[in-house]
Amino acid sequence: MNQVNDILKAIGRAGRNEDGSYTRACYSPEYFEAVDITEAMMREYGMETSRDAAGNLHGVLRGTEPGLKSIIIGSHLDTVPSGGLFDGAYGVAGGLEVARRFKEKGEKPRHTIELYAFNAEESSPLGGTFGSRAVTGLVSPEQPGLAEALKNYGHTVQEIMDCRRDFSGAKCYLELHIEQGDYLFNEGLKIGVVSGIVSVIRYKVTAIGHSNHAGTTMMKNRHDAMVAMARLIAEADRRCRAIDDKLVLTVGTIKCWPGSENVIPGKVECTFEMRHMDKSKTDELIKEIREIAEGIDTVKFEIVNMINKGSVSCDASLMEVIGEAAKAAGENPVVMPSGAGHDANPMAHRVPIGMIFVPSRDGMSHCPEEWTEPEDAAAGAETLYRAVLALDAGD
Ligand code: HGY
Ligand code: MN
Ligand code: MN
Repeated sequence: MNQVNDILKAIGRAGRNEDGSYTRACYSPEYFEAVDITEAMMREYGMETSRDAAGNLHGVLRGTEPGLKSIIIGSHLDTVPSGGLFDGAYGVAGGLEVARRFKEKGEKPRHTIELYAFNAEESSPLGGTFGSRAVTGLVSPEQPGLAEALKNYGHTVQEIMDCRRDFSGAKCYLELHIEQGDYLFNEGLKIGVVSGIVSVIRYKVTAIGHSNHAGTTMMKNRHDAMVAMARLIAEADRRCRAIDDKLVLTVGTIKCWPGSENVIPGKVECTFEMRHMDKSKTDELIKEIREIAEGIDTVKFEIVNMINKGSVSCDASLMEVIGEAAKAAGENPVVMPSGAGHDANPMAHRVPIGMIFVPSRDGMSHCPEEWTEPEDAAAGAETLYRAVLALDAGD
């Protein structure tokens, strides 16, 4: 009997809010409470455990044939503010269920199985997919603002550089995750075999005008940074829709100075995030955004690239294994891309990756309404388990 829902509920004891949402910010006490709960289960299911300065938890279930490459499973334990129960933790629970099944059978896998519970996958001053970028050596010591951000968590850049590990002894990386979109739910499908993960490219955009008196400064004399930014956002949104219907642009944060009701904003700062599988589309969008900014002459715009995670493809043979595993579990799998970013993206730079999706009710995620039916969550975990068995039977 698949126990992934019970395991997930146990992890969900950490960071639960009154309204039923979850908040486990990276390096927070709630995050480490989830790490403690997960580590206890890793050990209960026979794994050796360790932690690193990036806040990751790593479990190892030793295989009987140490000469074989390891099968890595992973996802993240941090959440967005007021996020859902499933995003990240479900994939970690899926890995724990795999270890639990071996223990329940009294058997050991031939291949060593590793399980990562990553820290800081969600966007934060550390830049997102931080824990997985740390172990894969993809955190640049020159990343803007990194040293200051780490200081708040009591760590140094060098400690993060030292988290890098060698993956030459790893066979693959598998991640079980909720879709976070509405495709599977609307189509009544249960299992997605992920073909690739879109890019995540973020810019810090600053409009620099002049603060001035809100009553005595006539409209024709204003250098209003808020109005200029509003025009840029609206026109950038229009262009994004015109370029490609799979291209997405999100302006998710805004800061305004001096931030007083009776002062014309002299400076406004936003993040512009864009995603697509095809780099030429995001290149086209940022080119047009720069052109629009040039044409708004009441302020000066600064546009600085902060994060540049290119899209990645999943491994075709792993997709095959996952598809067969889903069918063996009685499901009807469908191949689909991921519009969300995942720890599998950095991992794809070091090992072949495979991802399994299950439906998100009404496509809702990153909110208290995030939900996946227990039988769908169990089907995803069963597919992961069967995929691991199939891989373990091979070389
Ligand atoms: O932003 C994302 O796509 C992921 O959920 N962190
Ligand atoms: Mn996630
Ligand atoms: Mn997320």
